[in-house]
Amino acid sequence: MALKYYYDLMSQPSRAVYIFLKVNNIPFVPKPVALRNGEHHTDEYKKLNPFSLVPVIDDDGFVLTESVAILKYLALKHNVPDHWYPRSDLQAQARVDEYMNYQHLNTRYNCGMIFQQLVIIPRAMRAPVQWPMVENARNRLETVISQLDSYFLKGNKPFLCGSDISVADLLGVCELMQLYASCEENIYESNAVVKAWVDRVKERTAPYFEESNKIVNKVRGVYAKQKEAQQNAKL
Ligand SMILES: N[C@@H](CCC(=O)N[C@@H](CS)C(=O)NCC(=O)O)C(=O)O
Repeated sequence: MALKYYYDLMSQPSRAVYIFLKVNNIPFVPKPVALRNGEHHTDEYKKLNPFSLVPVIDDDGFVLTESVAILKYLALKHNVPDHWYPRSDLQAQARVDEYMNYQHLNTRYNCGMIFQQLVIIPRAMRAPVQWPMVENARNRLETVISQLDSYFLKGNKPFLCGSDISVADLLGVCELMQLYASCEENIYESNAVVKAWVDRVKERTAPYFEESNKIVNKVRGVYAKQKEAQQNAKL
């Protein structure tokens, strides 16, 4: 039976897994779950993931949640080129794990906070933006971006964990795209090393990166207009 993939492309880990599947030509049955319509809260979906989160895979009855676990499982099962998640070199594998552990409370937490506060909460909950939370996340992201540059990409490394792309790069860049959706891309574009890395990952995963980011571009367009209208109303 084919692999079933449950995802919403507005979700950053969902996009990372989606790009990985597409780039590696792994066949799957797409099972979109529209978070905006609450499809992740149905009893049927909760049987797959009791935490009501995307992404999830169902590989012939083996149900797995958590993007990091999913990416590792798929890379090993499908024997994809070693650079995605190294098998032969234990230290190279540990480097990929290192970023995947780092990202949760750093790249992901802070990019997600900005997107939630600026784009989601005002629209979906009609609640005001908590600006101190945005400011804190912006400040923490300054540190994250400088750590990506000075630690992970140190010494002109083209990718986070070595000379070729890995699943860590997918997770990292997909998180930064939440800033793009929030019109906050200057946070990462102002660092030339990080910007060049983002562009490199996009190029290396073409055309699937852009394909999976269509919804991100659309959300950004809507948010940018709304922001402009608010600024004009203040004048
Ligand atoms: N650690 C999980 C995080 C999954 C997660 O937070 N998914 C979000 C979208 S990015 C979600 O499904 N949110 C739905 C909700 O919070 O209601 C992973 O990496 O897969």
